[in-house]
Amino acid sequence: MKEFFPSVSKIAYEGPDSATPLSFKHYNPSEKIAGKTMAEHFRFSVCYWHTFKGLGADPFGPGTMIRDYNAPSDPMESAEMTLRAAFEFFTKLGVGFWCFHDRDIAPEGGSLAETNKRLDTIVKLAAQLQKDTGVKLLWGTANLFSHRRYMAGAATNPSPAVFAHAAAQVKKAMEVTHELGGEGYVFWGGREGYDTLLNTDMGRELDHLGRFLHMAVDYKKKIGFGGQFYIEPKPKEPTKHQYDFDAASCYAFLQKYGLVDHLKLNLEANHGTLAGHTFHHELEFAAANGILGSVDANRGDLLLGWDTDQFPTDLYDTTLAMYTLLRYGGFTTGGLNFDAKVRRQSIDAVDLFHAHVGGMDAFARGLKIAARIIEDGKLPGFVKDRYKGWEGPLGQKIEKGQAGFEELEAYTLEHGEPEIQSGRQEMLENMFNEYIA
Ligand code: XLS
Ligand code: CA
Ligand code: CA
Repeated sequence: MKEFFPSVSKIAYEGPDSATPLSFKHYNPSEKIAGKTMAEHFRFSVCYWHTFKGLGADPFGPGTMIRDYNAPSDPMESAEMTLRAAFEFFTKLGVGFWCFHDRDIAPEGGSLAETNKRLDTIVKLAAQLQKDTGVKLLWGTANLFSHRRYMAGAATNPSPAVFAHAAAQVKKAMEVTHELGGEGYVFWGGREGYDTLLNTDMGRELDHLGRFLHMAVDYKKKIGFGGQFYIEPKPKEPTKHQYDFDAASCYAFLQKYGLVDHLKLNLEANHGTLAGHTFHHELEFAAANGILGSVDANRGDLLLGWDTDQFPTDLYDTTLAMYTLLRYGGFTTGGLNFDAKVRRQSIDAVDLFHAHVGGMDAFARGLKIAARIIEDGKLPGFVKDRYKGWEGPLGQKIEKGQAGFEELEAYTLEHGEPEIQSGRQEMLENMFNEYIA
C-alpha cells in the first residue's frame, strides 16, 4: 500500500523536555486529568476539507500546495487516494475521529443520482478504512454553499426547487453519516443569510430554515440515526449577514421553532470572534443554557477581520475553553475538531502534522492548567463568594419568585444603601497568569 507521508512515523508522547518537533510534549492520550484520560476529554478530530482538500487558494491566487494524493485529471481516483492518505494521517497523528462534508470526500457528478453513486463508492471505502484503523466519524455534513445553485442559500433560498435539492442532498448526507456510524451531524448555514435586505424576505426565509430542520429531525427518526444534531453559528462570510449569527441568536431561533430539544451547538472559535465575542463567551453561553455540543477549534487573527481558520496556539484561549468545558462536565456527544488550515506558505505535507501536533499540545496544556485552577479552588471560590448574598433570605426570596417590587421597595426603605464589593478583576487576572506560568 502506497504511503503518502513516508517521512513521518507515528507521533509519540515524549514529554515537555523533548526536543523532537514532531512529538507531543503535553498531549499524553492515556494520562488521567480530573478523572478522565486526555483522549476522553478531547475526542480530537481532523477536518477533511481544510486538511486534505485545502491547497492554499485565496481570493488572490490559486493553491500553492502539491499533494501526492491529488490527481485532478481523475476526480474519483483522486478521491480514493485522498481518503487513503487521510486515514494514514489520522493514524500517525493518533486522533480518534474525523469530520467531512459530502462533497469533500466525493466529487459532484452530472446529476444527483450520479453524485450519490460516487458518494456510495467512497463511503464504502471509508467504512473499510474506519474498520481497519478504529478511527470514528465525529460528524458528517453537507456542503450546501459551493455549487452555484446555492448562491442565494439552500433552505433559505427564494426558490422551493433549490430548497428541495438541498433537502435531497441532506437526506443522502444523513444516510451516509449514519452508515459510517457518525456520532453527530452538523448544520452550518453556509449561505443562509443575505447580501442585501432589498431583495430578501427575512421572516419567510427564517420560517423555511425552521421547516427544513424539522424535516431533518423527522428523517433522523425515520432512519433510526442516533447521532446528535448540531447547528454551527457564524455571523458573516460568505454572506454579509448569516442568520445563525452567534450562540445566542441560534438559541433564540431553536426556541422559536421548537427545535431546542433536537439540536445543540457546534461552536467554532473564529466564528465567535467574528461575531464580536470571545470563544470563551460562546462556550460559556452555550454551556450555561445546556446547548454546548461540540467544538471547532481554531483561532482568528486580531489584525485581520476575517475567518482565517488558523491552528489554535494561544494558551489563554485553550485554558479558558477547557475551564468552561471542565466546569460543565466536558463533552458528552461532541469532540474537538480542528477546523483549521495551514497558511498558504506552509506548502509541505509535514506542515499538516506540525499544525495538528501544536494544536493538540496547546489544548493539553490548557486542560492541565484549567484542572489546576479548579482543583485549587481559589478562582471558582471567588465567584461563589461573590454571589453568596443569593443564598441568604433576600436572595432566596427573589430567586424563588416570592418577592415583587413592593416587597423589595419595603426592604430597601428599611435597610438603606446596599454594601458593595470590589470585582477584583486585576487580582483575578494576575492569579490566572500565575497558573499559566
Ligand atoms: C465554515 C464552517 C464549516 C462548517 C461545516 O466556516 O466552519 O466548515 O464547520 O460546514
Ligand atoms: Ca466550522
Ligand atoms: Ca471558520
